[in-house]
Amino acid sequence: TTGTTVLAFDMGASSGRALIGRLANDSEGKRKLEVSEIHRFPNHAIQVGKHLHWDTLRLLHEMKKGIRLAFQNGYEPSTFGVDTWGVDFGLLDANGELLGNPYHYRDSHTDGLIEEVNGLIGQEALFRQSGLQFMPFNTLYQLYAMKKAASPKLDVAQTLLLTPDLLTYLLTGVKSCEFTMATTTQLYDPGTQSWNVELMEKLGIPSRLFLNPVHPGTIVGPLAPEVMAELGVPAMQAVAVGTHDTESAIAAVPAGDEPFAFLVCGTWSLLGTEMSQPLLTTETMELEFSNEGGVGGTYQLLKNIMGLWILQECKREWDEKGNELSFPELVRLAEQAAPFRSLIHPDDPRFFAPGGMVDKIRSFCEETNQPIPESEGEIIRCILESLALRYRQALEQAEMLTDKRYGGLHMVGGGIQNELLCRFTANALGKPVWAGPIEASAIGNMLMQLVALGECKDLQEARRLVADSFPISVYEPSTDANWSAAYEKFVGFGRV
Ligand code: ADP
Ligand code: LRH
Repeated sequence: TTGTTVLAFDMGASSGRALIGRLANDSEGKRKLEVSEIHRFPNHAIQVGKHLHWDTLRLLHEMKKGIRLAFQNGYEPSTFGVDTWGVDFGLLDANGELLGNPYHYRDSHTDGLIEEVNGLIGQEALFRQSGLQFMPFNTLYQLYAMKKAASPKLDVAQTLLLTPDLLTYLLTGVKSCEFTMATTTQLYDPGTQSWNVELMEKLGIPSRLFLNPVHPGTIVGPLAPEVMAELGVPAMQAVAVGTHDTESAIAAVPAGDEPFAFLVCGTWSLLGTEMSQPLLTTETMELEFSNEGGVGGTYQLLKNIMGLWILQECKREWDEKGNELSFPELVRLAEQAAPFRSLIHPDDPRFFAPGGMVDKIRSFCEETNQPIPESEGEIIRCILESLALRYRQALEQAEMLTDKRYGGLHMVGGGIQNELLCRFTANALGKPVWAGPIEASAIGNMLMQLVALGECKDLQEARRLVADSFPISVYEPSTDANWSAAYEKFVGFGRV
């Protein structure tokens, strides 16, 4: 029905936003999704004593503001959905109150735990039961770290809510667990399609914490009466969308029915391809790919790449020194810097933790006998060229794993505003890049609300709506041979 209005909250690691989506007919009578942003706010990691945390209550405050603004602007959304970054969670006590501040996935309490857990469970066994790349921040390691620290919160907790489910609960009072987020925990077994209770027991993680997952498109419940009263707004139903932002973003890739490759480009870069089944082979494990549950019964075979985080951290460092440069200014400086001077491997573990990013880049270059980048432009150029080469490496690996060749790469997310990165990526791949939409996670979030409301039949129809509603920028590759030479050098860094 045209006029149908939905509200999406998309919480990224660097910023959160509230967007309104409205179905409308254009002048030719074609149905389109119109999107307007009504609120955007920064999201910060906060160090408290020894630990790094999220400011969950601030996020709740900003979401309430988003709801108020939506109605003040004359919109009347019937539903809302929340998507966030993966893996993180809050714990509730028996009265349903939040126990402490949720940890940030970059907290160092999980350092060294991949090896320790592999020693207990076996790497292959764990991979076959979870399908996930071994990332230090997976929920499994976070809970195991709390267990090792004898955290009293773990003893008292009755329920674990993953971040989007937690934020939805704080607005509705309804506890739920959505499937796409559940598959980021490493505690969900895609083979048996259930929580891996045996694994939890082996690691001393209480299995009572976990609710049965529901699939995207499920109605969770209405805004809590006290929230409606506080904000002065009518009832709105929460929908469990693809609550993992990456999965919502992939749902909004305007691809047709053919197999395609995608790159969700934000704080992280997630590169991969859509599958109907998880690919739980040794080769997948060795090439360090994940199988993440997606919307519409899909599995996404993808690699987590450190992404624009590295650039964000350099920017933060310069900002804090009073040398404030916007993203477009940084991109311009990079464009002016000399090409192919020095490269890093973005997934070198040193780049994961916050702080000292400029020095980390310089020391990587020094250790690998390359010229040390000095200026802002040289540093950003080094990051962007290195990311583009990493994308080529990951795309080739995805092609190897699936035994398919992809004709180009769909790029979505905030990072595609960096046109230099899109251009570099097309050049590094020697294939076209199709960029758009920018707000893919929020749009994918809206699509599953439209599915829940019966406005879209399925993922295919929803994707056609995206293709009909948002423009795409095409970047054709150049024939610059320097990219091939740079790739040889990059592969020499030796990481998969
Ligand atoms: P997340 O959802 O993970 O917080 P986004 O998808 O919002 O991230 O993408 C944020 C990234 O997009 C920033 O790190 C920055 O590199 C890039 N970006 C945002 N705006 C611009 C811009 N105007 N020009 C170039 N790059 C931009
Ligand atoms: C991207 C993302 C990614 C996760 C990471 C924690 O926002 O959700 O898919 O691995 O955050």
